[in-house]
Amino acid sequence: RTEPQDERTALTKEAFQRDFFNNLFYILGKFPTLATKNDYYQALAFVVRDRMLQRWISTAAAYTKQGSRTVAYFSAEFLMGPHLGNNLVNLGIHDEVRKAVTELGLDFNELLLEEDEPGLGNGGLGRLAACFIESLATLQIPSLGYGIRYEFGIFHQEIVDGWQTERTDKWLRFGNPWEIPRPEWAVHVKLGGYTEPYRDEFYRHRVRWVPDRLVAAVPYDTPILGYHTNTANTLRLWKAEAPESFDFAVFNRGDYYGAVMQKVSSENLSKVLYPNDEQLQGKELRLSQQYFFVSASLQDMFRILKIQKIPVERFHEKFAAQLNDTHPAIAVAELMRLLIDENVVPWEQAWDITRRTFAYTNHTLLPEALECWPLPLFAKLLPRHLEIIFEINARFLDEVRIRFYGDEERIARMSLIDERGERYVRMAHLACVGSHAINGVAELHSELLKQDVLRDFYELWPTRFGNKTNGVTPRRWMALSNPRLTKLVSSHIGDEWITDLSQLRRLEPLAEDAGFRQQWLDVKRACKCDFAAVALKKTGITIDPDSLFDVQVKRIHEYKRQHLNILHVVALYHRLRSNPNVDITPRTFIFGGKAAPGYHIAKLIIKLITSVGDVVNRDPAVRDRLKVVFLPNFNVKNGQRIYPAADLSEQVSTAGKEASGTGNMKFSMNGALTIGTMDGANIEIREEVGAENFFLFGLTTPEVGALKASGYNPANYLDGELKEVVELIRSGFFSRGDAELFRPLIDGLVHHDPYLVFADFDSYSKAQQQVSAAYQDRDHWARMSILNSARSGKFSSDRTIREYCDDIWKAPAVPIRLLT
Ligand code: 26Q
Repeated sequence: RTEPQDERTALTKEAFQRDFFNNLFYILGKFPTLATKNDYYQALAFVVRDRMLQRWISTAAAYTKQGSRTVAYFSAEFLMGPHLGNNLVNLGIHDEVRKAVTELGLDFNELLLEEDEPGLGNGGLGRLAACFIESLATLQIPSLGYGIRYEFGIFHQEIVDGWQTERTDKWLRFGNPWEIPRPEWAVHVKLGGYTEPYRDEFYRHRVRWVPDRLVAAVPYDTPILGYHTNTANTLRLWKAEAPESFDFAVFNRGDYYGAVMQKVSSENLSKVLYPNDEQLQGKELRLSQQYFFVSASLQDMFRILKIQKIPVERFHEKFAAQLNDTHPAIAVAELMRLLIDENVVPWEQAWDITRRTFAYTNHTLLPEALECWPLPLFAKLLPRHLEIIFEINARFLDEVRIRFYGDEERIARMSLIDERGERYVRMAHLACVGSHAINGVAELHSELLKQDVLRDFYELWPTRFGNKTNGVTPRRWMALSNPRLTKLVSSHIGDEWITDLSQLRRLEPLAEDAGFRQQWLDVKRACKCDFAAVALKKTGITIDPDSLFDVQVKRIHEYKRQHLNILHVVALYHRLRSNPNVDITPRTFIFGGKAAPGYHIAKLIIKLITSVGDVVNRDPAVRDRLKVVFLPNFNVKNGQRIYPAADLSEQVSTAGKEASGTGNMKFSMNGALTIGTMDGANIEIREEVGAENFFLFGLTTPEVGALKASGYNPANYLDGELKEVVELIRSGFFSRGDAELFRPLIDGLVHHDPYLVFADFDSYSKAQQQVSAAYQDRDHWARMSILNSARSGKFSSDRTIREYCDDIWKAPAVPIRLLT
């Protein structure tokens, strides 16, 4: 290596400082007097990036040379969160860089907070993709994340007069130091038009797709570092641009403005992330986005094959492609098209390659959330794919007919086309038929898939079904977000737990050590003080770090039942009002989460939370024993400060509705206890930490089914405290006398209550009393808190990824030697 490179790769404090000022000068064109905080953040980001590039290039070189088997993770969402802190941790230079920056008189934490996080996802599914690619890198598995470089990510939430308002997320405003555009690898994606049969030069029957639109897909690459390894994998996100050549004809006709408009409409494809909103189903732009990134990614994979001189017939040997829900399921038809139409592979062989390439992860049990596309829309946008899907379907249904002779109902149920009324393409069926492995994201969820949503497919191909319980990366969700806990834990059991989370079990005996328990409580209290400062700054509300921090942060949805939580808050408040001297455990209820912009009831739930807060927080009779905080704009960055501060984690979905949940894991790792239902991964968390360290309540999935089958009437549950709570809200007590404001929400509960809020209220309220009592015994609480963390090892995404690699992807690790 030559000298100038050393300047940018050396890991000493002095080298960091020199590189920092060089970047400020040469990249940002600033000198300190004029530099903004963001300039300093970027100068620091480039210091770190410089130290990543050698790993990135060495990794790419090794993979290319060895032609390594590669995982391609197809996801419409990657909710990465801020890169800087995570890269510092994974490079192992966090403390040294903090010193270097602090010595220059700058506030290191303030610089980290400058990063506008890439919020290219809605919630769980997008964040899971981010944890997965980090674990893949840490486990040294060759992999590529393929997705969309949305110009605007998930909207920024503000609370105005207690209501959610949305602002566009301009995360690219000041540039993005973590990405490198690769215009030389741009590809064209076709859309619309028609198909025609023709004979090629060898007189073979072929089909030509004549599109009416072309969009250029330009890859933007972000390095994804493994923790303390030389591996730096790639997240490849596609930006839509106008193609250079396609509109020439238009130009020649002199239609300059028409041509420019085409350019604008091309760029729309990667403009904005859709919120997960059922009202938004069937939007043409959304299907275009999905096809856009899937086609670009598959073409990119063909390019990689070519460079490595691997014949297309071996596509499935080189690549294992995972479909993150049905959003990329069109890949099944697109790979068939690329093989058949563009590479002249015979159907049977192409189908074999396709099935061996893909595996499908389902993330939902809500039937209304299953993706279906109106046939006319599909035909207009992807005429060739519809033909291919019809052919796949015909062959598939023949197979079903042979297996289940005469069962025409089953055939109608399983068809890739829903023909019960208006015709739709069923994306989940396409994903199942085109994959060799299908999995859910927690034990219960995978079981319910087999019994319910995908039952027919399970009966046809039982061996294809499996479970991969979700996990989260301990690097971001412990080492980075909770440095105090990390230090305490490592001082007792060393630091191998960061890459082998099962080692946290070694903390178990320390739960019996009074000194350790005190240290543990001290860490928790410090995190709570940190968060109290954040809450004060963002909401103006003062909270008591000695109160029990009871936290529910997640997307706002009726099935997640934030309203069950707030009904309980109102019940506590009502008890205090009725008997001001009652002895209660002081609590701070913390809520956070975004509602889909068109989901009115979810927005009304937010308004109810903030309205209850306005009354409770100010009522002198409460004497600060209850506080309700709605923290605006819950995202990865805020999450990193919330999970470490929580005492109690609210995981209260109706049993059978939450596929897994992943926030539940982040809380437990950081020593929060869970109050939760028998749903998703809650069940497995309880199994790991022990029933005595978990507050269980509510109906089980079979009980929910039975109650619904017997004709659930919520009004039957409307008595006692619940009745008083409902009447108080109904009366307008929390809405300045406006008895209409919350009517849609309350009437919905009283008359329909599809998620059984009323049925579970009593059980929930009792479990909350146990929580309050348990918190009074600080020593006992500390024990339970330690055991939660100590027994959370299963929920590392490293474990999840190892299972995917062993059972589905068959992708071995490839250690990287640094090129010098
Ligand atoms: C669909 C059509 C049109 C526009 C948007 C969408 C869309 C986008 C995102 C539909 C769903 C999503 C996201 C779903 C999601 O986050 N699911 C969660 O996945 C987690 C990871 O597996 C689980 O832990 C959660 O239980 C599950 O709810």
